[in-house]
Amino acid sequence: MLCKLIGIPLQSGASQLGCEMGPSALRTAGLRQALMDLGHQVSDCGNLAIPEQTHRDHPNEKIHDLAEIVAWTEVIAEAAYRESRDAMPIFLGGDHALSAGSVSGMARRAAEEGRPFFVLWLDAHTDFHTLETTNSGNLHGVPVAYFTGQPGFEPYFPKLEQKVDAANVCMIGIRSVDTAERRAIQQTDVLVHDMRAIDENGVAFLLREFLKRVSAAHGMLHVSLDVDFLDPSIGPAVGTTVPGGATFREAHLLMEMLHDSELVTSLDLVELNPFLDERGRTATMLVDLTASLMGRKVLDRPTQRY
Ligand code: 5AB
Ligand code: MN
Ligand code: MN
Ligand code: MN
Repeated sequence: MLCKLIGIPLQSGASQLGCEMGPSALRTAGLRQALMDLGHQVSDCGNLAIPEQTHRDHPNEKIHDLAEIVAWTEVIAEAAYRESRDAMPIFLGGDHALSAGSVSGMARRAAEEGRPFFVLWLDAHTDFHTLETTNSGNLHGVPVAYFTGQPGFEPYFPKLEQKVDAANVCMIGIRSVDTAERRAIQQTDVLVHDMRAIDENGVAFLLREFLKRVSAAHGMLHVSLDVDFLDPSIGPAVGTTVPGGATFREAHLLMEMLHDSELVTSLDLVELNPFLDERGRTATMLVDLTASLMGRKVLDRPTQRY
């Protein structure tokens, strides 16, 4: 498979600085070589950049860096569409605001190929604020509301060529939801699996059920991995830590199952803040998880199922 690495040094969607170093840290941790060792072709497209913007105001005065995030969304969506024609794009974040662009660009690609489009959202948060409801003003908290077509993003954000059907979004790992997000997401068909769902059913069951739907529809699947999906004890390099996250074994199992499904057509690695890391361990773990998603195996034969 041809993988395209797309660096996105975007950090103004978060309140803490540092995510702009994410793409460099993932490269330093050996992402390219790990993929090549698995027999993939890798093309590193370098980092995207945005043009000069003019200031943009929104009645919600808490919002910061709106013009910059809008500019990023346009540039990223275009790159996602362009680079996914004959390859699997891997978006190296950068904070989670980048998914407004990566997901909307991939949705456009899927529509062009006449295939339904699905999103697996691995995160502690639902990122379902609208521009009206965000009370932190941090736009890494809004991408899912944007790409599922919730009201109020126009005329600020780029008009969606193709919105994502909320029923095709599955979230796993959720454990921090603001009141407004909770109200809004409950009105939709987004499938939200909180930590309790993991504890009672196991990640394998939750993912298998979702993958059955993607497979039956012959869909394209975008995976968005926020570092804070993982427990902070194993992934300290993130600004928005929430206790009680996924273990390495749970994340690893999800990645291996995703590989076996052969359904994943694009991937976001987001919210890595190398300034907060400990000797590169979070970056290294993300590379290992990506390698598992791309086919690294413990044994060369299928796991025995009883
Ligand atoms: B992340 C919070 N809901 O809106 C907000 O890390 C957190 O991309 C957003 O999931 C977290 O600021 C955004 C409190
Ligand atoms: Mn997120
Ligand atoms: Mn998060
Ligand atoms: Mn975060």
